[in-house]
Amino acid sequence: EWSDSERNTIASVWGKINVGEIGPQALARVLIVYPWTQRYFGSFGNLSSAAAILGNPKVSNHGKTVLNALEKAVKNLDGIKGTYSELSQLHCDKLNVDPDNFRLLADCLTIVVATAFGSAFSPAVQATWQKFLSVVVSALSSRYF
Ligand code: ZNH
Repeated sequence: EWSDSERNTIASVWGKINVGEIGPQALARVLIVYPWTQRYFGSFGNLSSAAAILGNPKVSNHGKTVLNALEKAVKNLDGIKGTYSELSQLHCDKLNVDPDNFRLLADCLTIVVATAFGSAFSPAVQATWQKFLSVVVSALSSRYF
């Protein structure tokens, strides 16, 4: 289901992503733009303002964790559902994360990547990147029922 050109595009976008910067920014953006998502991060300390969220080391660390988990999908495009089977179950059963939030994170990640890449993030690149993220989102939602 992935063409060679899509595989190349996803690998190339991933190769230019700095996990330590993009991950924290994407998670912080979710927490700022969709403040109800803060409810899942009660143990993360001060999330009382955009500045507090952007400067919160637990948010940064978790943003990196999430992007490192995304790398598994990049490295195994043909097995994304299997890759996230356990993680989907964890978010459903233990973390009780509403799966709608996966889409919100994907959208914030796209915005952060677009901002970082500028004109290199062409509409065609965006289309392939969002296709990739929608497969990730559906895999993370797969164990919810
Ligand atoms: Zn999540 C956790 C991934 C989204 C919430 N996560 C987690 C982890 C991982 C992840 C890897 C770790 C696990 C363990 O430890 O085992 N996520 C992920 C991904 C995604 C996500 C890949 C997408 C793309 N999450 C998400 C969202 C939310 C969440 C959207 C909400 C809003 N998570 C979460 C939580 C947790 C997690 C809460 C736990 C944290 C702590 O630390 O506690």
